[in-house]
Amino acid sequence: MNAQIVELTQRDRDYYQKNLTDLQEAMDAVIQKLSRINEEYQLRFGESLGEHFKARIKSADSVEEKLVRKGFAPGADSAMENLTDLVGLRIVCSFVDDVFLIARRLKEEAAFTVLSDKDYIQFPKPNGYRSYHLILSVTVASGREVPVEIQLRTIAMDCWASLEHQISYKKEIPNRPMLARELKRCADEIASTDLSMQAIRDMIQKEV
Ligand code: 0O2
Repeated sequence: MNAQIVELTQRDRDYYQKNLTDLQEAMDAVIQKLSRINEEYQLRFGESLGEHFKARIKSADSVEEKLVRKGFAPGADSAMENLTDLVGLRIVCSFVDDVFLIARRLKEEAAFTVLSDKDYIQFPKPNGYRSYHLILSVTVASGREVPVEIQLRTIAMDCWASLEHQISYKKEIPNRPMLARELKRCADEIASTDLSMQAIRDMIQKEV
């Protein structure tokens, strides 16, 4: 599985200061677990379970924007206390069953506590958004419990979410309701294609 770990800027390091070690430790623990899950699967089935993942610690600017938006005090200590997505992983899979398998394996890990478990694949958001969201709590060496937000989805769902994210942040959009309807239609078509791809894969696996 290809990995992308986003580098922090010096400004982000200065912002988090002593908290950074805890955040990095929590991120590493989840990445290690994910690698083990993938290796085990590869040994058994000869193929990778996930397509790629991206891990990041939220940038100082995004954190401050979110703290203001949610009515919390500014600063890294407030963020550590109030936000659960300072550490984030997005895991992208080729097939929808792989999303559920990785989610299940992460939830089974004794070292992690599940703080939140949202299945927007079986229960999509009204705009068509589909993804599996988990927030796991990881106890790090300092004794602190650090939440890690994990988003799991297929490649097709990931394409849709990127486009939808770009559009929803644009202020000047002509005919927004029509675009929202079109996006929803695309999301439903993508979900149907994902199911067909899964069925084809199941048939191929049965043959071998
Ligand atoms: P960003 O900039 O990506 O961090 P929260 O807002 O996290 O306190 P919420 O909304 O209950 O709580 O969490 P949810 O629904 O699990 O969503 C968390 C993240 O999922 C969002 O983070 C987005 O990254 C992503 N997400 C959720 N809904 C959508 C959607 O409709 N479209 C797209 N493209 N992404 C979505 P943030 O903090 O909103 O933004």
